[in-house]
Amino acid sequence: SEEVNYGEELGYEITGIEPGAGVVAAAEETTETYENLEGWEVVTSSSGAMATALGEAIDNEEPIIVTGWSPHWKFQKYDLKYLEDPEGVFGEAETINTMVRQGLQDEKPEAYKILDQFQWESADIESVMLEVSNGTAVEEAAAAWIEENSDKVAEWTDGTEAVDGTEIELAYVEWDTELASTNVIGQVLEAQGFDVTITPLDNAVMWQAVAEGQADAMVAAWLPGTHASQFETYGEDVEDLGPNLEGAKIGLVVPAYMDIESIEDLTP
Ligand code: PBE
Repeated sequence: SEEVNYGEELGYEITGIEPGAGVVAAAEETTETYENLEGWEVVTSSSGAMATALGEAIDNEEPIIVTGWSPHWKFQKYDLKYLEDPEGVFGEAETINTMVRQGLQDEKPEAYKILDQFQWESADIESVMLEVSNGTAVEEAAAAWIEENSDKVAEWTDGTEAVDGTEIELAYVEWDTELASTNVIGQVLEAQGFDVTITPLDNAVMWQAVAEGQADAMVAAWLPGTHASQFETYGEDVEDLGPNLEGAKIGLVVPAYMDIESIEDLTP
């Protein structure tokens, strides 16, 4: 097949996101695992900066390789593809799990039950994310989704009683997925009478906050691969309430017009 030298065109750079993200760590690992990626670098920034760079590249039909994940609005807005990963560095399908602090069930049983029952699908979270990417405030997008999906929300609150101002602190990271999910479950808890604080943190700090009980919960644990190292460090000190979403994925993502299918085919 004819070779396109994307390496030279891209300055041997993969557009990353926050340094603490699991997808960045995995992308860095690809530069060690794949011999053809020797000399490539993952440039970290933020999820927002990555999305801007991706949009600009697509406007100009230029090549770009980003650290990507699903669910994400970018797949609804643009024609994109994951590069095949024959070495399996990015792992298989992921779930997004809910983690709560030890003791939450005894101390705040209604919150625990709602968090335990919180479960939705990619199409749900993507519709919130797409709204936000189109400029709607996340609080507004979350409220609209809740209003349109009262049946689903009723399942999350099923069997719980309203409370009167019990404080709940949710930790999260400002990734598009987590901004959407945390705002939605936060508003559902608020509607049940909780006094909800949502606190954006670095990934490892989010895990640590729940493990040490400074935060009550988070709905942002990507397992088994993406946050494997955080789970190894903090897993024993948190309570895993299982998936709130199935079918998540991480990897290297490129515009569909790029003439490449596999990480293996990137030029050294
Ligand atoms: N993400 C979104 C995170 C998990 C959620 C894929 C950017 C990460 O890589 O850690």
